[in-house]
Amino acid sequence: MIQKFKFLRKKEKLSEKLSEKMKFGIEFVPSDPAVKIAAYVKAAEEQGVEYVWVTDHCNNRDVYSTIAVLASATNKIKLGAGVTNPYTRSPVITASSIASVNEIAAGRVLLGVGPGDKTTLDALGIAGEKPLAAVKETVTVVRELLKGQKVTFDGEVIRLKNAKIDFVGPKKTDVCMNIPIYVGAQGPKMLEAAGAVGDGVLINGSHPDDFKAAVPVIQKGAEAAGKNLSEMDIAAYTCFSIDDDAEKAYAAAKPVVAFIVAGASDPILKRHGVSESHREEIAGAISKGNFKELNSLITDKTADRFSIAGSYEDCMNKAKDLEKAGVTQIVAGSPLGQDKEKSIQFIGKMISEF
Ligand code: F42
Repeated sequence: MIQKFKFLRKKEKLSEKLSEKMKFGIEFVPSDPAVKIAAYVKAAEEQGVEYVWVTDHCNNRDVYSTIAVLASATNKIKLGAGVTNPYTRSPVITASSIASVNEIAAGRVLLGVGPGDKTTLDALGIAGEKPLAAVKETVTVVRELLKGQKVTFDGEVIRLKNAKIDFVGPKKTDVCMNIPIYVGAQGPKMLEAAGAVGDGVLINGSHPDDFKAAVPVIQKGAEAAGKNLSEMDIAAYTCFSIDDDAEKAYAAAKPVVAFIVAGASDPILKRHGVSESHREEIAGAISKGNFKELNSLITDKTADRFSIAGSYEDCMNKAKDLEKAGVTQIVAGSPLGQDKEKSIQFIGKMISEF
């Protein structure tokens, strides 16, 4: 008995140590067929990438069908829906979907919940009211549903009556009980809510300043809910581009950075020194389809504020700076680089040398 206890203590220490190391993930947008993404994800798994996050937008392929295909093609990598919103899917449907793919993936999935992209909600005629309550209530009820509980809930946004997912339950073997739930957040109130209700937070940000601002707010939310910040996985959902030739990496990143700048909120633009008139210039070039102009409109300095881009050494240095700012997972997002396969190999090298 004592020996078993000692063994567990050792294991705990080991997992504590492992969790201290920066985790790496890759984001994929299912604008490509699932089988194509599966080939990249298999390559990422072979390179030691721990997470893949699949985005959820109504104009793309369905996130859960995509995850099901990725689950069948892989054995180890964790598969996240990053992120589903509370408006286009009832939380009961979300709980059923994530539990279904978790069964297929034998317990490897994670759920991300966020307030939803404005363009997506607008396209569907959804106002996206009370996003804070919608996200917090969704996370709360999905957790209960994944335990197999019958849920009656009368919230500000979510209303359920005797809702239940029949195929999950409180057995020790039930892998759905512990599906980690992350919150996609940017604004200070949403970050605080993420600290309170999430196991992790996915932040669209690539610069240490974004995390120096976000981490104390997440901490406030976590501590108010009786948690320690160290229990939270703080993920930088970045624009990432890597290449032997730094110029090629920047060239691939800049069009993506342009879209990020064009859609950024005023406080974020201010933080990164982008004027309103410059944002308008960039948005104008995008709306005219003037994509060549974007490469000159976005300077390397602006690209550095909104992406991890450059050579292997550049990207390693930026990742180390993010670690110092409190980031515990780097999610390499679009474009990855001019050659995705080569970029995945570079990410594998970063993982082994971090
Ligand atoms: N969105 C998607 O639709 N699909 C994705 O796959 C996706 C992935 C993703 C990954 C990481 C990430 O960080 C974001 C991602 N998003 C994705 C975007 C996400 O859904 C959000 O659109 C994005 O994170 C921006 O949200 P936000 O955190 O800035 O929250 C918004 C709603 C906001 O305005 N928040 C403010 C704040 O300070 O946090 C305040 C909100 C507030 O107080 N609202 C009041 C309330 O009661 O809720 C109402 C306000 C009023 O005036 O009535």
